[in-house]
Amino acid sequence: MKATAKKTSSKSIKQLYKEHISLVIRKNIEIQHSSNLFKKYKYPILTGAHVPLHWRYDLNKESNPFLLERLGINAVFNAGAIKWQGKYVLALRVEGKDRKSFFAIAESENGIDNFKFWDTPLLMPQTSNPDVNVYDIRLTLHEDGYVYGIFCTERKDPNAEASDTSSAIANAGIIRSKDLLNWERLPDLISDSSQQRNVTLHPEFVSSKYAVYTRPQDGFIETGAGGGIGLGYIDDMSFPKVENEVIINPKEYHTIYELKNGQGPSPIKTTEGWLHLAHGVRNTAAGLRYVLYMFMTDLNNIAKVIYQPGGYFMAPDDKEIIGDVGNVLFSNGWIADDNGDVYIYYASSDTRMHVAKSSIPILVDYCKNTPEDKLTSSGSVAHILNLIEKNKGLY
Ligand code: M1P
Repeated sequence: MKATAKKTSSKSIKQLYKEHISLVIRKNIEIQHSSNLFKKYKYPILTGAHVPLHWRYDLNKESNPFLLERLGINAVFNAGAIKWQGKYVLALRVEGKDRKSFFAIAESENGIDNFKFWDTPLLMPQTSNPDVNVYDIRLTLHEDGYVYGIFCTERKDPNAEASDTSSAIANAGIIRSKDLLNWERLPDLISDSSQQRNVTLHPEFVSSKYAVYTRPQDGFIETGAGGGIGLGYIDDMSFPKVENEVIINPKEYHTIYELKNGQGPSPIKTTEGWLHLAHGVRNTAAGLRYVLYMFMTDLNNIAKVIYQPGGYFMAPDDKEIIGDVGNVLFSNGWIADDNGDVYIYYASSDTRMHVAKSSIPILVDYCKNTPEDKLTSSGSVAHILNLIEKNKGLY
């Protein structure tokens, strides 16, 4: 049969735009979480369907008579975040149907809805060893005046067997900017580990050096002998060699981070210490489970963990459990406002972006006063018995 554009039930450009606009401007609805640690919101803040239509469709009737989507988007997730010129700005991991990820920036006036993409995705400047895939950028305004973007850059493992078409070498790529529009690419991180993911910058100098949170690991998926959130120091970001890297928050047997963990965004400074958000991973019969947890480090010694609540802070709820990679919550971006509100940008199941809202007083109270993991069942029961005792006469 002859292909013809005359009779088709395709949606018109007008219909596509109408649906797209109503999705982008949809108001979000706050849902107080029963833990009282944060509020979640009814709708994801960004999904593949939010990506501008003209990035996906050829809108020319001559070259696209059936109005077919030419460059489909598979998912929008794992965003870095920064407050910039009064706006809540996210640098999103956008994954095309072709499995490649790239970064695109979107902004919102209130941080919880109405996120709009900037005109074009970010065209990543390259080093002499081009990236194959890039993802999970952390944005940090450093006291040196630059906004740094540290992301994962992946290239095929040159030592992988010919039959192995998935193993990669992951390292931290680094860009910096003063306007979020023009980005300078710096050399990739130089460290003693063969693989690095989940790298982010401490926002202040420490003894005149840059401090970076790392996650050294032996293999692409398995952390091996390494594992844990590391901290190291760099003299000069134009030659980013990590020195004196130590693990400050190790993975641990029979915890929510027993398989691996990773620093989320850069920590937030409070009067009582640095607040950290991280992800912990455990293995289950149904596959890996990623949850978010928190800890605090000392203001005068950022290598020292001063509080670490037991268990997770946030886990996938309801629809969040389902997606491309199920049972995953991941966060690499948060924004603390001057009034103490904290916007936690998290992705569910490697598919879509959400926001949760909390505050510095709540997060600090949570870290200071939630009992730590005693690492045994009887230790957990002892915590509950203490609480029951404390609550006598109150229930
Ligand atoms: O699929 C879950 C996450 O897996 C990786 O995280 P990690 O390095 O801690 O294992 C990353 O690929 C991340 O993007 C992804 O969300």
